[in-house]
Amino acid sequence: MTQSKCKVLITRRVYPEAVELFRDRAELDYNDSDDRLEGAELLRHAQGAIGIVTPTSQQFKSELLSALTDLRIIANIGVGFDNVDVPAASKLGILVSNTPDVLTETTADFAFALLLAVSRRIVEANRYLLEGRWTRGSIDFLAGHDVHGRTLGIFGLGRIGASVARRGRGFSMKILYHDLRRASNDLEAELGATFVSKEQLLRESDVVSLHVPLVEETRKFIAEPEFRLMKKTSVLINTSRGPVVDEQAIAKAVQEQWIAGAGLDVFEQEPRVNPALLKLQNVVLTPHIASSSEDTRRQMCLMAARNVLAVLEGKCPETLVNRSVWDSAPKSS
Ligand code: 8YV
Repeated sequence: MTQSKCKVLITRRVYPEAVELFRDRAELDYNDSDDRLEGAELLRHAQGAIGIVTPTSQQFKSELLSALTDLRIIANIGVGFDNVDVPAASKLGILVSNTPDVLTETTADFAFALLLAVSRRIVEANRYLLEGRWTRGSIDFLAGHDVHGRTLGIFGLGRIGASVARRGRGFSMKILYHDLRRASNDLEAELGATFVSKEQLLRESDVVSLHVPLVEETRKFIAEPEFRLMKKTSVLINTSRGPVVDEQAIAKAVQEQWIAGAGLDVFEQEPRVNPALLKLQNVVLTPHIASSSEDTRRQMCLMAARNVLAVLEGKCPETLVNRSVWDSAPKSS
């Protein structure tokens, strides 16, 4: 057990069960608010902390990490970890953890909800009705595109991508995917998924759904040249990270009808949304909530808290993204 109480910082309001886990086990500095800690304020709170529990909207750049000489672990509440300079953290011996698995199905549900909403123009139709514009119908009244029987192209067949593919199968969709590495034969067979090139996926898919992490190679992975390859009737769904898509290019592609629409939960500079996107009818925009079901967000908070507690107790956290730091660290017996 913990010999003396170590300082832990929770940078934003989390589910109370996660805070409770630290009771009597840490000296807690809890920012029980929805406002992000910025610059000097973040540094002041993080100073002396052994562990930090944080949503992925909080940035940890190398300069800040270098100043936090007591820090042993940053426990992200989220599967993504592009908010932390992981190479810098690793060099400094700081562990970084994330919350995979617990959010997979919830995020896949949401990606599919966007897929359905955009393809069948549900949000647009809702707006139409609420604005009192429904006075009569017509043969092609708010006609969208079918989902069943269409081709779903998935970039990144990891946990979330595969779960979206399963939902696609349930809707009798044909599944194409592209990834850095080909999936196992078993997974391909289970999903009925065909590995194709990036170009083929873009050319042949009716829905393109993004499930890649944000790394240098995936920045603006979908930009004007990619939109030009897509079908005019196709839709783009992004629940991964905003900078994976060139936001200006989506606005142009939708506006000029290179594609039929887009469903976007993530943006280049959150919480700012490119004003060009706000003017479009056939886009559905949501404020980064794909993993936001009560149960899942609670599980994510608990998992991040458990990862910090593990370090306080000298144990290996469940879900490290830089495991080599743990393996090479001297262990106290
Ligand atoms: C969350 C996410 O919105 O898991 C991720 O990487 O982006 C989302 O699930 C976010 O991490 C909440 O902190």
